[in-house]
Amino acid sequence: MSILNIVRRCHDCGAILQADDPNAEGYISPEALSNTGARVLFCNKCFEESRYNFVPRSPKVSDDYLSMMEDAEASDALIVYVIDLFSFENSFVPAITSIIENLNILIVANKRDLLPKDYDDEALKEYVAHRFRNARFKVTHDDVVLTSLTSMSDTSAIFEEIEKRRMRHDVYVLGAVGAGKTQLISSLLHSYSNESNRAIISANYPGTSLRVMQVPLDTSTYLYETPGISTDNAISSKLDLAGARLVVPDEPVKARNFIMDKGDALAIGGLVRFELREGSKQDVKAYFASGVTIAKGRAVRINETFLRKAEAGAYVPSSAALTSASDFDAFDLTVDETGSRDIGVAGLGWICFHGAGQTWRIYLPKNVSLYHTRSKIKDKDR
Ligand SMILES: Nc1nc2c(ncn2[C@@H]2O[C@H](COP(=O)(O)OP(=O)(O)O)[C@@H](O)[C@H]2O)c(=O)[nH]1
Ligand SMILES: [Mg+2]
Repeated sequence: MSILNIVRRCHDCGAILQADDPNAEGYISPEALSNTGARVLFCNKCFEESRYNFVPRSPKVSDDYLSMMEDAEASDALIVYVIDLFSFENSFVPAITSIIENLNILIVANKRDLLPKDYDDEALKEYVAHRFRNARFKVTHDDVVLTSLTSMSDTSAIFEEIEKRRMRHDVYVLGAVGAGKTQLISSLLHSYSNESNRAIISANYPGTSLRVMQVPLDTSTYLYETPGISTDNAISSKLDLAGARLVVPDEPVKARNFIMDKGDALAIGGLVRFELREGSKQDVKAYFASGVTIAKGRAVRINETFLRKAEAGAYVPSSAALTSASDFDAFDLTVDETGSRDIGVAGLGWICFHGAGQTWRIYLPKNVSLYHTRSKIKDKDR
């Protein structure tokens, strides 16, 4: 009797997988090939070219940046870490953290206006502190201040806090590109009086080629506005200017509610798909800017038509950089935790659901990072 076997192919390049010849196309180790439980396999070449996106991929930082952080560490400086509350999962870079983890840190959690007004501020501070602790910082919710720097909110309390905490040491203002560092400093300059004989300058940080704004705080110390940590692992790196504007909310982000069953999927613009592979019928809240279309359907249908619809403009925004299935990574994420959980994509937004052992398959553009945490905005009934 004849036997029909499935031919397994590399999920990325499509080569037929084989475990015989390491120099030929589609080579994969015999152990990996015989792992019949793995739904998605990559040939060694694709795997090693790191086109496969390990979570979370951290942004690159230069040696100059690290040497500036070593100065901060050596001078026992105060770190003012500015984050964008809507999306800050890509603000952490282990190479930076390991240098400054023992310094005094004030977290300025900016863009409070983009989250629902009625959401509890104390819970939000605790969430932020929790995320910083996960990234190895020793902070509590008392180290977090919430603010909206574009509104007329009073920032004098932030500067009093900086003054109190810095103990006459230097201050380094850190954060991802677009977090609000420049807004913070321009707001500081409103009430600033220069008590030194040195001017505010934008110059190379000593010993580096990093352009840094340097504000004298007294006769011997400075506040430095450091260059933004790269967001090359955020969704904006795949978008043109118009698309990048669409993914940033301009009003408090509202949950869009869906009921998802096994086999359903959500397409987030023409950028990301969340597919419920395993799990029972459940409520899912999607937090994305209102200009981003969210389409729900059966996964098979969505996957078949995704790129075509994105190209035809039915899914907004879409990206000219995403033209074939191989421009996406696929992850299977099985949720072991209970309680309210988020799975999010750097710079785009997140879905929120109740953790119950379900498995999500997430397709997202290569080199964009993905996160899974407890919920930023908890449901009242969860
Ligand atoms: N909605 C909102 N947008 C903000 C807030 N603060 C800054 N922004 C916007 O975020 C963008 C980046 O701010 P900027 O200070 O230049 O960030 P930097 O790259 O960290 O210096 C600008 O378009 C600001 O208008 C805020 O509190 N709320
Ligand atoms: Mg700036």
